[in-house]
Amino acid sequence: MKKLLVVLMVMLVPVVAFAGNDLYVFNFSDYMVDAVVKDFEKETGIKIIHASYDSNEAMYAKMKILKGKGYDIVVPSTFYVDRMSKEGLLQPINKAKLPNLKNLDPMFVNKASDPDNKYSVPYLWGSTGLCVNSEKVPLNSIKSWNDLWKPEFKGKALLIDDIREVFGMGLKVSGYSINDTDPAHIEQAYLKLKTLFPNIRVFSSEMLIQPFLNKEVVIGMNWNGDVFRSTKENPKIKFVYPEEGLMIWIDSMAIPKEAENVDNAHKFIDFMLRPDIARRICEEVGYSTPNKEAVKLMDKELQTNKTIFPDAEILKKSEFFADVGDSIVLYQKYWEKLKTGN
Ligand code: SPD
Repeated sequence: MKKLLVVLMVMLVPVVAFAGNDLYVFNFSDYMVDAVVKDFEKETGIKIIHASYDSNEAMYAKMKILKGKGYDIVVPSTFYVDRMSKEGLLQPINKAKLPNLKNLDPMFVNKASDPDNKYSVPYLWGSTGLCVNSEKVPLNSIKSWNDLWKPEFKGKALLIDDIREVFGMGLKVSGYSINDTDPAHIEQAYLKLKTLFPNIRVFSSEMLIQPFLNKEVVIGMNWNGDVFRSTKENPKIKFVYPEEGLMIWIDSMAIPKEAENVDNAHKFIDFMLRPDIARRICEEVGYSTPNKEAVKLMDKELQTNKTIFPDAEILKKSEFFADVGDSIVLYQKYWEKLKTGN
């Protein structure tokens, strides 16, 4: 009997290997926790091969070239889920394989960008606000996105190298929605942003907190998770809600159309939806979790941390990014001009 079992096992090994025990994950940088990856690999025997990107645009360009092949999981923001699903780059999610889907807060599901979450499952959400080194800048002097333009910040400010973030902010200070598609408004935002460039010392979309920690910059726009992580190293670095409101996004897990390891992809998504796992990710990367059961597991101090979880009052004034359709071409035209100083 024992011998028969051994023979059976030996016969099964190559079958298991051929079944594909890999999972190719393409995610934003600084958005995953190594220990969580290891636990997933240990529990499931699936090996994760991880690659990262620093903007939706970079991820989208690669997925277009690959025609939805090459990766089993991607993590676009909602406005790219919308675009990519319409362009046939994503495949429907099999919800029967996701028992942990029930853990999501209803506030983050069934959004207009993906009704009924046919193609995407929220992973993390977050906000873009102001970041200030309060050792160098009195905190009470910073209230608005407009403060970035103050002459005393010449050569001391940071901008996120992300087209929608920068134009969202430019549109907001010009009195428009961050998703505006009116060509005259987009041009107005560009002209306003052009006058900000003398203040910009760092233009980046990775390790956004480093220039604050090494005191290269004293103010800038920033993502809440990066600021949260930096406070462990320097508590004087603060996340400030601009009075005009924050810019908000939800980044969701999705399965590319031509993914090869679809079953493993579902296992991964369900693992990430486990309350204990979602909690660890949120606490480690500092971005907000859409998992209501994970929030319940957190210490009160973290549940009420205003950098991770913006309060209701500021959320009322804030806007979610949405797809701007073909207007992105106009954004891109002005983006190039901005970046090349024209
Ligand atoms: N390093 C993690 C960055 C997460 C960014 N989320 C999407 C931003 C949408 N503009």
